[in-house]
Amino acid sequence: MKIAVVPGSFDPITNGHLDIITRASMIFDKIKVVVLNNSSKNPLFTVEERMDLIATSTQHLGNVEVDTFSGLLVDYTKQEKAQAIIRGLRAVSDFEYEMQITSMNRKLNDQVETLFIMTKNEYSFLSSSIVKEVAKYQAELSEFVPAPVEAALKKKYTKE
Ligand code: COD
Repeated sequence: MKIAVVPGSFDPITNGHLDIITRASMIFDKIKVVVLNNSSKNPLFTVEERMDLIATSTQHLGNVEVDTFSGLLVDYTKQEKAQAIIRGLRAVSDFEYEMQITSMNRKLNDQVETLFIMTKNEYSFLSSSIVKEVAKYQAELSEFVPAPVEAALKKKYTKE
């Protein structure tokens, strides 16, 4: 069975993430979407909230599971016996960061291959950060995030 891990902060999942997960799910037998800690980010949603939003947004895909892990990504891929790590690429600006983490992951475990899926043009500007920025001002978000995420963002920002 070919297993791929789609790792990320997913704070929150956007239509850009969902597109990458959907396309990966058509190539691999099983996809594990894993919420990990990115030490340079300060998340808005808890890990449980992020996992719930991913699970609801991917429930129509039969071979996607959602998980979290508190260690290194490469240790998670070993634990899950995954053959690949899938990352999304938007602009050239993503390349340097992705190159760094891919090289480090390869040093830590050369048994797992990192594969990149290019974003669709309509999602090339989309990031969780930009969605959160726009959500603060109660803007329409349906083009950018799945419906449950839009509702969750509205709730977060009307509470504060
Ligand atoms: N279109 C296509 N792809 C997209 C889009 C879009 N609009 N938006 C985001 N993506 C892609 C990103 O390029 C990325 O590949 C993926 O979706 C997830 O994005 P984020 O921003 O949610 O997740 P990141 O980049 O913060 O994830 C970083 C990790 C959490 C994976 C990383 O920090 C990690 O592996 N942490 C665990 C500790 C570890 O192992 N560290 C060593 C490696 S540095």
